[in-house]
Amino acid sequence: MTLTRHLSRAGLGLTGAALLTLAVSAQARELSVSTVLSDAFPWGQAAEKWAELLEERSDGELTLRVYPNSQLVSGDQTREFSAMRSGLIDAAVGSTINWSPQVPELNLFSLPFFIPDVAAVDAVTQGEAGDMVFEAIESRGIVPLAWGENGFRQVSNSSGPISAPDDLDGLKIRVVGSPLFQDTFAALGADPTQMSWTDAQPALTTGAVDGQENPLSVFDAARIDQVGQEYLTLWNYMNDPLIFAVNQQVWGSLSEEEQTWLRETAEEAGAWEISMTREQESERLAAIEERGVTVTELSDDEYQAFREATQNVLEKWAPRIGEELMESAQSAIDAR
Ligand code: X2X
Repeated sequence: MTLTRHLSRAGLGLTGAALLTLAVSAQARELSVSTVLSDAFPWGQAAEKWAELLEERSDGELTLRVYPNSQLVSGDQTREFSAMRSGLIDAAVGSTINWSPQVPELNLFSLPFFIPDVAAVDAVTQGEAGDMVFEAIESRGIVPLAWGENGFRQVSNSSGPISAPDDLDGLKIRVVGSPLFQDTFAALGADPTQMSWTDAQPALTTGAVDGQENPLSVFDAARIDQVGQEYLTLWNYMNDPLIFAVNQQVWGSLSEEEQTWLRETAEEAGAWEISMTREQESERLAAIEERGVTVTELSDDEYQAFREATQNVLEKWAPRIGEELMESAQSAIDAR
């Protein structure tokens, strides 16, 4: 109302209806949401779904604008968490990998061959270990709201099938985020090189790197095979959960009703995206194979060989993640 009065005093001569529109839009609030991948991928679709549900639930009073492709952090996805904490970004649907430099506990999900299947993922995220992870995020100034999923990450390369650690020998592999990835690929005899997703695609195209690791949804939607990645190994070496989260000050400035809308719609969008990602896996694999990619599946013995070769990485990282969290996750996995 102050605004309308102010405008009429200014003699702008607006009609009553126009004034009303202005007053309403002055009350409505829009939050920025960062994602690394666009809505060509389940990840970006998760954020768009969140926006859609919130707009509906709040009758347009509280809305989200999604900024994909890490554009709010100039392509540097490992700065997303800090940018959200400092208030440069209001909210994000982000990967545990990209936030792990600021939240070491998130390295739990990147431990090689530790969380073997989706039942184990759910046992961890939905139980006590998941609560501990959310507390770790909260203690660093961000309010976590819900889980999503980018999927199990698989390794691809341009030179030949990988079914044993030796096959990775000397291969230059593009890795993400945390130094944990350097350790894993070094333990396997590869030559890991860290770079953002923005830089990864040109590096694959020019052959500056031989390989990369990403879930099937990313490999398929980004057509990674078309930049020479002809060999793909399904080794499910780690799952990459997504987390819906919001800056603490922004959260505190919302009414209780708005907080409920935001949390509930994040949970709904997350559950929707997790089942979609999982359901699409087999059709994505079929599409990838149809495009001529050689897909390698591991026998139990081959899987064990990778597991053993990376055991020292788990030992090195467990203390950084925290023994209590490690134990809680391990017992959730064992009891699944
Ligand atoms: O950079 C990647 O590989 C991606 C898109 O999967 C993440 O942001 C973790």
